[in-house]
Amino acid sequence: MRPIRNIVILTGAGISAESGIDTFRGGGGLWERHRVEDVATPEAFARDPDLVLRFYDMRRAAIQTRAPNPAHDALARLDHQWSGDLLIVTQNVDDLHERAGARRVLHMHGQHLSAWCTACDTRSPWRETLIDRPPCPACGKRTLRPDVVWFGEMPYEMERIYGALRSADLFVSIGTSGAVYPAAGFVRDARQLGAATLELNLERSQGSAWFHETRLGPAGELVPEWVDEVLASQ
Ligand code: BV8
Repeated sequence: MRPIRNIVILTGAGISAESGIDTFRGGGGLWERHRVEDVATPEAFARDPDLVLRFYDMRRAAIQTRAPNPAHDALARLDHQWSGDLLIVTQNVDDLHERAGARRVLHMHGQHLSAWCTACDTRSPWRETLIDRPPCPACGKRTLRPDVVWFGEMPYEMERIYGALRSADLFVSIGTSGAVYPAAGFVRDARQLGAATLELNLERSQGSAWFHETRLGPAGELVPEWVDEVLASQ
């Protein structure tokens, strides 16, 4: 095993579960109250924009009442104390990594607290609702949508992610079911590129077979333990 200098961490809904934010596929998970096709695709938005805008308005408001948990805090501590390269690639659209103090964060599926104008392509910080079709801060047109990557849309900053995977010595996946691509394929890319791979998850995921090591348990416990371990090895 080569020494660890560059780390890529992939996080999913499971890291925010202990902060009270619904996961997608767990018991009572978010999607169960909505069919994905009805709320998280461009076709759904074209077909029933009010349904989609209300779905995201509700979640945008909900995350503002939640707080980071010890797993987010531990990753922020690692970000501040790790002398090598580090990138937290999150599938999550909440801002809990940032609120815990992490800086090297990449939201590959967009963010709740951002609105994207389909007329002028400007992305603006956004905390309110979109259901009343407010004007775009940049162009004034009433053409804002959630700045979230829906199914069938290209995730953000894929080149930057693959660049980080190419130089990674360690790839860690935290709180994701491994159900959605291309994120679910990163472990294979990392492993083929020579990185050590570690999974921290409540239960085995669809990708568990691809990891050198899987630790099962809540992120709030496993992540601080792992961060202590990896900082001690620095
Ligand atoms: C794209 C934003 C291409 C929206 C999301 C057939 C085969 C392969 C691929 C496809 C296919 N058909 C279609 C595709 C592509 C599709 C896809 O992968 N579909 C799947 C369903 C098969 N992917 C896409 O469309 C992506 N785009 O491929 O573009 C392209 C190419 C060229 C040009 C244009 C396009 C875009 C996907 C992004 C969709 N947007 N989110 C929103 O948030 O509303 S996806 C959404 O679900 C999340 O962002 C996340 O990425 C994804 C998976 O969710 P998880 O984060 O893993 O959460 P989940 O609930 O599933 O799991 C939680 C885990 O945590 C569980 O394992 C649980 O055990 C664990 N857990 C729970 N509690 C805890 C815990 N762990 C630790 N501690 C705890 N306390």
